[in-house]
Amino acid sequence: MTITRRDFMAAGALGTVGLCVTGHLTGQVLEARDLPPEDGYRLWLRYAPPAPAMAARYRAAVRQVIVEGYTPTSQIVRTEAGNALASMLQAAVPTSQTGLNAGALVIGTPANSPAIRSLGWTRELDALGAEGYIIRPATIGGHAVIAIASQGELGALYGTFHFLRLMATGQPIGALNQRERPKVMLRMINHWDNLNGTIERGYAGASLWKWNDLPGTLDPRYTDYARVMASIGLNGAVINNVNVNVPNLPIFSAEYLPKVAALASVWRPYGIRMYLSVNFSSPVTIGGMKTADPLDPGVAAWWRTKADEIYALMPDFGGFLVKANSEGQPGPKDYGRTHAEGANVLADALAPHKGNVIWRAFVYDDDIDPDRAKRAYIEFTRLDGKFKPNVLVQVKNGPIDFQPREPFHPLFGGMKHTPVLAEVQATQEYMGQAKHLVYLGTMWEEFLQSDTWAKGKGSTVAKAIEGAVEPYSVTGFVSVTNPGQDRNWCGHHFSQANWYAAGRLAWNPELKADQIAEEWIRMTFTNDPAPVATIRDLMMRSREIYLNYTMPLGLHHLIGGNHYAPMPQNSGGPRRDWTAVYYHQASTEGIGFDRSSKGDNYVGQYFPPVRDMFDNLATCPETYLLFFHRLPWTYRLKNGQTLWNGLVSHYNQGVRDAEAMRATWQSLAGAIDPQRHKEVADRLDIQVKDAAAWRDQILTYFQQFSKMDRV
Ligand code: GCW
Repeated sequence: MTITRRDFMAAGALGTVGLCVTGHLTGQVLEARDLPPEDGYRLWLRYAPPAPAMAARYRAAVRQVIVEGYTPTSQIVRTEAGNALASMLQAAVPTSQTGLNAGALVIGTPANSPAIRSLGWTRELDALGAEGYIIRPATIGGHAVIAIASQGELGALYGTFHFLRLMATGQPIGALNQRERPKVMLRMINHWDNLNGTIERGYAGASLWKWNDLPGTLDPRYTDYARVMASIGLNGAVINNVNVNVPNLPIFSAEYLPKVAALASVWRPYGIRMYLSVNFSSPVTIGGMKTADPLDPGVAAWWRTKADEIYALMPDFGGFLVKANSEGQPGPKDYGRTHAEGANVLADALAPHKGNVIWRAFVYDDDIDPDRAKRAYIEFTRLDGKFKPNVLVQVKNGPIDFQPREPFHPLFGGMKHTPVLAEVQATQEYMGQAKHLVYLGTMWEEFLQSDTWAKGKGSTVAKAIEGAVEPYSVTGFVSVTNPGQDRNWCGHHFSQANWYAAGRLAWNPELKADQIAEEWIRMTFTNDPAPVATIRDLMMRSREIYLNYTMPLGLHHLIGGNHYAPMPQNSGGPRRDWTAVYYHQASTEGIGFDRSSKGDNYVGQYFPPVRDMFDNLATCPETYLLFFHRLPWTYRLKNGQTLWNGLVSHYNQGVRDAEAMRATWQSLAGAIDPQRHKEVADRLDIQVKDAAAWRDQILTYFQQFSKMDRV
């Protein structure tokens, strides 16, 4: 059988590419305009054939796949490797459990594979743990092979995806010596999915979880999802919205838990653990009790019984995520108890099953402090040391709420005894949603490489969440991602990159945004060096471009309730701290929020060198200027411009760059398959229009205070 390049590209669901082919395309250079349409469903797992010369080298190096294990995970490894190789090499690669020959790719663990055991690597593998792996040339039974070895089956799966990524990105595989282990234990995504199929802040269609059909009918997309997650090393997901409002309560019921368990059983062999968001007053709302007071013994017993019920269905259940006393959600403070007392009652219920409580620090009760940015730190540092060992506190990257730019949250480095995990947001709630091309790898690198100075220089946020600043017993990195039923999962093809980057950074928070972008481009679009470089440059600049036309110089929260369009005036929301005026404080005197030591001293929540750096106008990076300082319109920026003129320049630059981004993308027509090229181009049209609208609306609004011309 021969297949054409068109067949390859048009192949259906993830994982069905493993066709048996001859070398039909060998040596053939495709005209770019012949590229067949792709719809983005396969994300970065397209396994497109590499350039012919590289394909020939790969074909010589990998002539067989041997996976001796027989569990579902080993079966997945075998299928993944076999299908991916057939697709990339354009030739069937024999894939089996036995019959090892020279040129084999041998994948397994010392426990499930005599061939791997014979390598004598057990001690080295033990040091890398059950999720770590080695990829290295080796000799087995006198045959030269490439071995992917791990102490655990999931490590073998991760190693397989790593190896396939190297091939899919056109890397040499001849002399590999890869030793990897994840730097973070809980590598998760949070879904904000409601039971009625909608997704809060989801921009890619309806929820992936088909509750009416579960548990009996399992959508094949659940498997594709698990595969995508595992491919970037993610190992957990919270499937439901942290806002567990009344219509979402049934997820905790005897009717829904078996549905959840059915999903968990699909994910299990891929190493994805199931977690649930829970409503703190569940003992009342579902249990029919009179109170959810965490210190009430009946309440504690109710949580224990519920945990036992869940673990009977899912022995590897991960635990609970809780948004308590925040934005209308119930919590322990309703009963005069602390967040620690609330978290601990759940922790006690989960502890016998080795489950965790992930307690969100996204709280901002206004009786704590007039400045929303200060509130969570005040509440949570008071409680440091009071949480049970299986409680983690989940902290958003910045102190407000996923703004395009915020300084890192001072709780990173600020909690000595309580594990803090980071929450970032891949769903672009405040970043153009699924309409604007904004790559967030750069934003997360900036966040992760921020130095907290908690234990002197080098105590970066990344090190803190890795447990390398304080020795946390459990570590985590979470992204709110919200894929949906849109064919391409994420709405915007480039939003896929944010899911990808979140997974890669969860595995290793030290990775660089440009490396991640390049991997993603090569797997998602093309390995041709020129377009790769062009797209990488576009992605690397995209967040700064977005900042320029929306919220430059440390401005934040200039949006209305849809968190998309500009809304610099009060939007009339129910809370003062949901309105833009509260944050920018523009008046004829100037603009900005004075969080310096002369203002409300938010800066005091940082360790001294960081505090002083932000506090002092001479050292405060201008990217954060108006987040920390309130300044007259005539204030001179470092380049000599007045603050007003500087603002105008940033907005103009942003609009020009958005236009340039569109032109650059247009120049890639022919290098990118037509459907995806057009879909991105259409969105860039929207982005360019929006950029101008942002500039005009914000500057017109501020001009009434600055009373200066727009130059
Ligand atoms: O950013 C805000 C969102 C809410 C969200 C909340 C949170 C799930 O606008 O939609 O609620 O944050 O993180 O809890």
